[in-house]
Amino acid sequence: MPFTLPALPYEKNALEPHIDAATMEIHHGKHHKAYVDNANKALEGTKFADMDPITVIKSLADLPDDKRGPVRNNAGGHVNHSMFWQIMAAPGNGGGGEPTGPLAAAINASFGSFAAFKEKFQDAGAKRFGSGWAWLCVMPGGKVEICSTPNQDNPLMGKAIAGCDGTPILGLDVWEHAYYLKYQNKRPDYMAAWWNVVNWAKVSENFSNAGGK
Ligand code: MN3
Repeated sequence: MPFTLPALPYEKNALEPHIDAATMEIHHGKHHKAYVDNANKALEGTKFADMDPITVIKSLADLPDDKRGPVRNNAGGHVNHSMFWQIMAAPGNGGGGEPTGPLAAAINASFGSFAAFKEKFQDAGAKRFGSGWAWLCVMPGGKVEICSTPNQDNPLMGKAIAGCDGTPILGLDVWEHAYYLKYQNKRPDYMAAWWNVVNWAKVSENFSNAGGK
């Protein structure tokens, strides 16, 4: 079955004022849709066409040489954005605040405090030259680590391809298409505002599904 564009779990204006409706409209309806369409085009006629997108991005080494690049970018884009919509929610209505429970404890154990974690995470996003993502991942053993990948790479692709590994539970899109309409060149302002829409309940669920402790 070809990949399909998942519906947003909220209205396009739900994340305002931090992420504007026009950005959401283009980001989801045009950019994410293009990743879905181009991934389907690249996978058509291969045995990977019937796999779920996460299995596909974990299997890049097995893809035919002429498919690997397009699938890395577009199936990667599909997986990354599918998670991105889910880990956000309307500010004050599921979005914002701080993690609680085991996830809060894991963040404190790895980074010392929530404030220190946020600073390190934003730093990973700020230092990503050009386009890419900042991630919080659960590592084997259950502890959490921060990393950053270029373009639409995902830690699930493995260290040899993406430059880091682990299971992502939180991802921040730092492509200009994610913020340029509202924030222009001010990526740090976008990243600082984004905390107001992070859905920590969903990230906690991801943490426990990924074996975090
Ligand atoms: Mn994007």
